[in-house]
Parts: sequence; structure tokens; C-alpha cells
Amino acid sequence: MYKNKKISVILPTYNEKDSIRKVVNDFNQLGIIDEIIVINNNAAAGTSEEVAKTKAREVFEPIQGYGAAIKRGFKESTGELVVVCEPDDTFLAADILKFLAYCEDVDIVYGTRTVSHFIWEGANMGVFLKWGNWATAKLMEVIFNTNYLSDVGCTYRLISRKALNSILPVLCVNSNFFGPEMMIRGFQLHLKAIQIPVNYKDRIGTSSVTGDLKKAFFLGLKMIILIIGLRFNLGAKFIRLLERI
Ligand SMILES: Nc1nc2c(ncn2[C@@H]2O[C@H](COP(=O)(O)OP(=O)(O)O)[C@@H](O)[C@H]2O)c(=O)[nH]1
Ligand SMILES: [Mg+2]
Repeated sequence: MYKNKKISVILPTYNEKDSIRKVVNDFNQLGIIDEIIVINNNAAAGTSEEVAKTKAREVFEPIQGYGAAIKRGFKESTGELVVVCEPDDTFLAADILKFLAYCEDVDIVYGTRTVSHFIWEGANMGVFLKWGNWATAKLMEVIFNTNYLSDVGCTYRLISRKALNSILPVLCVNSNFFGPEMMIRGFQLHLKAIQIPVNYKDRIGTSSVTGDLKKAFFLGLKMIILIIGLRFNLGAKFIRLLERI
């Protein structure tokens, strides 16, 4: 609970068998989280056994993709404040307190991983990823005239139930570029948002998205196409096409 508001944490999982128990426990130990929901997205064998040792509730989402997993988590959550994070131990559970500090001022609080002093040694945020995320965020900031943005790939975020109810029906992306779609839809709905620095650490286990530079480059390119496409109000057909490439 935060000021009498129930807090839900959503953790999508695909390849985090070796870290998920620790991350769930880290959130649990804060003593303020009311529900933790793990969305098992055809995750690695052994994941369910690890989740069963924690206080989290596990839900299975058969549609593959980060976006599909998060949308399922949003639908399953019951809190007035809903937090999305990752179970790969790249983020600090305690940073949730920083998100909560802003939740009365804005509808959505986004994390950013590109502030140098918050990037830990060994974190997957080298020159290419840092400036690539920054530049794509600047493109979004300029063409949608948003407030200050410095990352499009940070998956640690908080949204209020009221904002979630308005944004959920318009979220379309099922794949890895769900994050920037959510940001743009929020701005288009005039939801108030701010981006704040979060600690970014080395990952436990292997990344299946930005760990590979070639994959990260093409994901960045898709994000740029998505941003420009949504500026021209291209719809679901455009997104499905972009997801198939
Ligand atoms: N690659 C991938 N990640 C998924 C999928 N469904 C959910 N995820 C989650 O997406 C998040 C990002 O994946 P990760 O491998 O950590 O990529 P990175 O953060 O770019 O290093 C993790 O929390 C995954 O569990 C999926 O179908 N594919
Ligand atoms: Mg990750």
C-alpha cells in the first residue's frame, strides 16, 4: 500500500529462471507491495517451480511477446497503482519508492536507464545502446512534443489504475516495441507522464532482446518506424506488418 493505494507489480518472464525468485523476493521484502503477478510467456523450463517458492501469482500467457505479456498483466492486476518491471535482476526493487514519489503528480512514471551515474558496472548499456535509446527518445520527444525523455527501452514503469483503464483499449503491440507504443498512446491521450532515472545493473542469465547488438539495432529501427508511423496515425495493420518483419 502507498497512501492507502494498493500496489500491483507485474513481472513478465521468458528467460529468467535463475533470477526470478530473487526479484520477486526483493519486491516482497519492501513490505509495501500488495500483489506480484508473474506472466509466464512460454518461459524457460523450471520457471514455474521457482515462482511457486515465492508469494507471486503465476499466470500463463500463450501469445508470444513482451507486449502480449504486459497487456495480460495489466488485465490481471487489481491495484490502484500498477508497476511493471523485469525479473532479470537488472533493476532495483527499491527504486519503486522513487516512482511512488511522483505518482501523485502524474498518471504514468517511466524509468530511464541512460543517466550515467545510475548505470552500474557490467550493465548492458554501452555507447551504442545508451545513445541509441537517447536519440530515439529525442525523436519521440520532438515529434510528439512531450516533456523530457531520454530512453525508449526502459521496462520499469508505474501507471495509475485510472490511466490504465483509458490506455489499455488502444494498446496494440504484442512484441518487443510495446514500450514506446505505450509511451506514445499515453501522450496522445494527454495522460501526464514523467521519466525518472533508475539504477541499471548487469543481468543474471542471457538477454533475449538487446544482448545481441544486431537484434538491438533492428529493434531500434523498428521503434523509429513505429514512432513515425504513429505520428501519421497509422493503425493496427501497420503495427502487425512491423511485427512480422
Ligand atoms: N525476448 C522475449 N522477451 C519476453 C517475451 N515475453 C516476455 N518477455 C520479457 O521481456 C523482458 C526483456 O527481455 P530481456 O531478455 O531481459 O531483454 P533485455 O532487457 O533487452 O536484455 C524480460 O522481462 C522478458 O521476460 C518474449 O516472447 N520474448
Ligand atoms: Mg532485461
